[in-house]
This record gives sequence, C-alpha cells and structure tokens, in this order.
Amino acid sequence: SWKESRYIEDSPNKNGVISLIFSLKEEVGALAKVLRTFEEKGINLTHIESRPSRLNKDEYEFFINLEGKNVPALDKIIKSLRSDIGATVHELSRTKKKDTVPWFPRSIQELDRFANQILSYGAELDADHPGFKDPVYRARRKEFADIAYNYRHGQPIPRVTYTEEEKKTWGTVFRELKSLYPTHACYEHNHVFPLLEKYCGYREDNIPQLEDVSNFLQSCTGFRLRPVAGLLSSRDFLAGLAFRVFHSTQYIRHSSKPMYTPEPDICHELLGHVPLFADPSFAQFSQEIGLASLGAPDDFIEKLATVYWFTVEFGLCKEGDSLKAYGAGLLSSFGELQYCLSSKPEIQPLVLEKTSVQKYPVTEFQPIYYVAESFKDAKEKLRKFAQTIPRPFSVRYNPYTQRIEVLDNT
Ligand code: HBI
Ligand code: NLE
Ligand code: FE
Repeated sequence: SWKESRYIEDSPNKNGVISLIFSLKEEVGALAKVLRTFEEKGINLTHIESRPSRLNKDEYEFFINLEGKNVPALDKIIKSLRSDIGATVHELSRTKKKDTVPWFPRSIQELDRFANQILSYGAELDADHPGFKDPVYRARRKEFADIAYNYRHGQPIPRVTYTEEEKKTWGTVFRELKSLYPTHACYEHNHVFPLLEKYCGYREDNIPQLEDVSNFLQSCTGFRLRPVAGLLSSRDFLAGLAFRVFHSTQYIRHSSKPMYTPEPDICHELLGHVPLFADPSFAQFSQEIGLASLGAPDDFIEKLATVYWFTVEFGLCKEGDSLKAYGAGLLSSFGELQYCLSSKPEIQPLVLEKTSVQKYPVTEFQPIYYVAESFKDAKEKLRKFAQTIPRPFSVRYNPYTQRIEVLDNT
C-alpha cells in the first residue's frame, strides 16, 4: 500500500546548518587564521562560542554553526584545519544518517520554494554574456527576475509589455525559425504551431504572454508554466516536471545575438518547448523524467539532466527515412537548427546507458546528437533506466490532489 514513508529527508533549502567543534592552541591570532579560511571559501558562519578546553589546559574550544551550502569547500577546510593548524575537529551534525534522501516537493504549492534558488546568471549575468556590458539590458533582466521571485503557485502569470527592441528581436527569431520548421521540425511541432498562432498570439509582431500559453497547454496536456528568474539547479528544475510544471523564463535574449544564445529565454521556451508540451506523448515522457528525479542521489540527477539535455533540449527523431528536430534548444536557434541536420555533427541512436554519461558543451553547437525512434520508445527506455536508480521508495503523481504519493519499499 502507499503509506507515509519512513526514510529521513535532507533539509528543503540545502542551506542546512552544519555544526563543528574545533580546538586550537591558545595564541594570538589563532582564531583569526581559522576564520580567514572560512571567509576565503565564502562560507557563512552563523554562530560562534568559545570555552577553555577541559582536556588540554593550553587550548580553547570553539563551537560554530555554518551554512551547509558548499560542502566540498568545507571538506577542504576541515582537512586543512587538521593538517596545517593541528586543530582537533569534531563534526556534530553532519554525520550522514543512513538512507538520507534529498528533500523533494510533495505538492505543487511547494514549488514556490525554488523561486529564490537561481544559479549564476539569474539576476547577475556572467561576464561573457552579450548583455553584460549593457546597463539597459541588465536593468530589464532585473524587472523580470522580480516577477519570478514574487510569483506564487495559483496566481496568474503577470503580463509584460515588451519594448519595441524586444519585439524586433522576437520578430527576427520568429520569422527565421518559421521558415525552417516545415523542413526541420518534427511532426508534432508542426501540428501544434498553427494552434498557437490561432489561440495564443504567436505572430512575428507579438511576443505571446506566458499566462495565455500556460492556459492553452493546460487544456492540451495539463502542463502549465511558471515564471522563473533564471537557471534552477537540475534537481529543482526536473522536480517541476513531475507536476507537469515547466519553469519558463520571460525575458528575451540580447538583441545583438538573435540566432543563438546559451541561455533559455522567451524565444526558447515559447518556440522550442511549448509546442512539444502540447503533445500528450511527449508530455508524459517529460513528466517521467521529473518523477524519476525525485529524491534521487546526486549522480543520478546528473544522468537524468544529461538525458533531458539530449532529448527534450537537443533531441532528434526519426520520421520515415529522414531526421527531424524535436529538442527545444534546436527549435529555438535558427543557427543550430540548420546545423543539426547538416552532415557536420555526429549522430547516434538514443541508448540511455551511453547517452546519460555523454559530456556536452553548453555555450556552442552540440558536436553530437542522439536520435529517438519515437516519444513512446524514449519513454519506455526512460522507465527502464529509472528502475536502476537506487531509491528506497517509488513515487506516482496524483493529478486530483496535485500531490506526489510515495510508496515505501523498506
Ligand atoms: N533552469 N530555468 C531553467 N531552465 C532550464 O531549461 C534548465 C534549468 N536548470 C537546469 C536545466 N535546464 C538543464 O540543464 C537540466 O539540467 C535539467
Ligand atoms: N541555444 C538555444 C537558443 O539559442 O535558442 C537555447 C538553449 C537553451 C538550453
Ligand atoms: Fe530548455
């Protein structure tokens, strides 16, 4: 039966508190030296106490709490405290309990917790981004980030008035891609696209609103959009899919580079992802990746993210004797959409044991693509693959309650 689970969960925000006690020889500057190593690694201390050591009269003991965000850096610090400073270090609260399972959302409302967990270029753009030196673009990105930070499940997605420049960028991308779709995009994409033109305002001179598109998708497959400020961790992003929720950016790429951008933007979400999420079979495949990710160990999250990359983002599929693109990263880049069906890249059949460990670049055209026989075939492969994930429980989604139900296997 499906009952309450008994395994132990990690903390929901991955900022769990870690407690340490270390002792130092009493001498001027000893503590300052230690604190500096924490500072250098960017680890935030939230509490510190000291007391004379009972064991060694010339030593002091320090009890500290710190934010457990950067665990690899912490491990280095502890090592160097022991070897370089000769400190005795006791970890109080990090001893991994057996069968610890990473926290995952159980209800659709709990996706609200991801809103402020954006990686690298959410509000702050990386230095090599074309928008980095453009203060107007940066300010605009912040407006979009604020919409996403303040969004809560169940609210309508705020409508945005796009600027003339933004509409022009959209227009270029839309026009170029639309001319390639009949020959380059898969059947499902070409099937849905006219409906998006009819019902959601997909036009060269109009950037559709996420709210309208989300309502359309809900009526097709139950998929919905929620605005996101930037990149989420793979774990958080994949978890949304388990609820048929797709985290969608709302800003547009910088006007200087319309044909390719490494980041998701509204062109990528609306022209690449949305048409496929309207297809029942593809929607189911996507949700299966999400369900497989819930509570999975980190190394499996990485494999699932790679599978997602070579299917949902950069997948090719067979149509009779020819190859077509169904990956959103291809369908939103008029540079890569032409390239992927040229003779330049390497083409391999989708074999998850291999595909899931393939390395890939994230800021340039892919050197290798994987070909799916069909969405149904990809889904069956994924189910088999998911069974190899070591989890002490199984999950299923209840669409009536919009909750994840957990079956304890222990
Ligand atoms: N976050 N907002 C957002 N959009 C994505 O497409 C996205 C993400 N985080 C991770 C990710 N994609 C993929 O690279 C996979 O790791 C799932
Ligand atoms: N390269 C894609 C584009 O230019 O639209 C975006 C990929 C996002 C993963
Ligand atoms: Fe994407």
